[in-house]
Amino acid sequence: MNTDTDPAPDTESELSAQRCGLVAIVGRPNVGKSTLLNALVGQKISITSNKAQTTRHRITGIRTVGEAQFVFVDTPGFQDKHATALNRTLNRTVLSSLGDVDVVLFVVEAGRFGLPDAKVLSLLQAESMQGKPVLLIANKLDALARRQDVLPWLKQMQERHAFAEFVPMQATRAADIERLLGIVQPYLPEQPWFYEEDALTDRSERFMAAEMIREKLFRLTGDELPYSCTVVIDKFQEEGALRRIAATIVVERDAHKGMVIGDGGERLKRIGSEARQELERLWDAKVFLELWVKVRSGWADDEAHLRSYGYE
Ligand SMILES: Nc1nc2c(ncn2[C@@H]2O[C@H](COP(=O)(O)OP(=O)(O)OP(=O)(O)O)[C@@H](O)[C@H]2O)c(=O)[nH]1
Ligand SMILES: [Mg+2]
Repeated sequence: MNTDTDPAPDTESELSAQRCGLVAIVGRPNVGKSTLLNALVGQKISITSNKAQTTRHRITGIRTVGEAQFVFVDTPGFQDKHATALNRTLNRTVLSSLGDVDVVLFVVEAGRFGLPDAKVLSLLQAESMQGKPVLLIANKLDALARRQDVLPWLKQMQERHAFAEFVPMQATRAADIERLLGIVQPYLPEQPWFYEEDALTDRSERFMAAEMIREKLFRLTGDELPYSCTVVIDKFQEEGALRRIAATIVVERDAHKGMVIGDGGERLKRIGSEARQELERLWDAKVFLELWVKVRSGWADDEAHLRSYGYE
């Protein structure tokens, strides 16, 4: 072969070959997985909060750049502290999300690696995961007091696992997100896209409505409450550019009901109005949202109830 000439051009079809792959985002609770997903997709698809265990479902977020289609899969923070039915279900969701992925983004906080992180890493080292590239995403770099500490820490991480890439970054920084997309792209297999070019998620509008309400519950109520709440959509009607939604917030105890409603209904009103604004932004449509609160004790520890509330 004559190596003096320009590199042999690939055929037309090879040059424009589509890439598409599933990219799982996993890690312990609260490391910033959903924040990362939203930034990668460029739209708020997955709810976030400063409380652990915000995400309770497998959320797909899609981003197409040039010939590459990234299908990101956000997962609940894997945790082992409380063995409730809800937690077992959440962990199952993480495990089943890993099966058919092409790449894994293992998210930790830069400079930190504790037992909960190690538990997640051990899942990634299972036999069934052999050969799948795992990228170490060292997130919240901005929160690290001494930036120079990250290098020795990365060296230690190198010894823990044969990570395919090491990416110290900040999920809330646009330049880091662009860089990460570039790093992940070569790991996507060459194959036709799974979704339309402008697709954002495979989740329904009904589902997104319940999630946005749950986010406001997480953000606007005290520490214990979010874990004992779930949201059920009772009515979802589309009338032209208008969505009429009625939803019930299900809580464990009477006292919780009071906390959700607040003085003179103030808090419930705020939850409703913030969720409504979020949905109007997402859909670019007008939304009427009606909220109710209902007590059903033990819902979080009842597998049958969990299924009826949409937990897989
Ligand atoms: N300083 C800083 N905070 C971040 C960064 N990324 C995420 N956060 C914050 O970390 C908190 C948790 O973010 P989430 O995205 O909800 O975390 P998660 O890993 O999805 O959490 P679970 O769904 O509960 O497992 C939120 O308060 C985010 O604003 C970052 O790069 N820097
Ligand atoms: Mg999350």
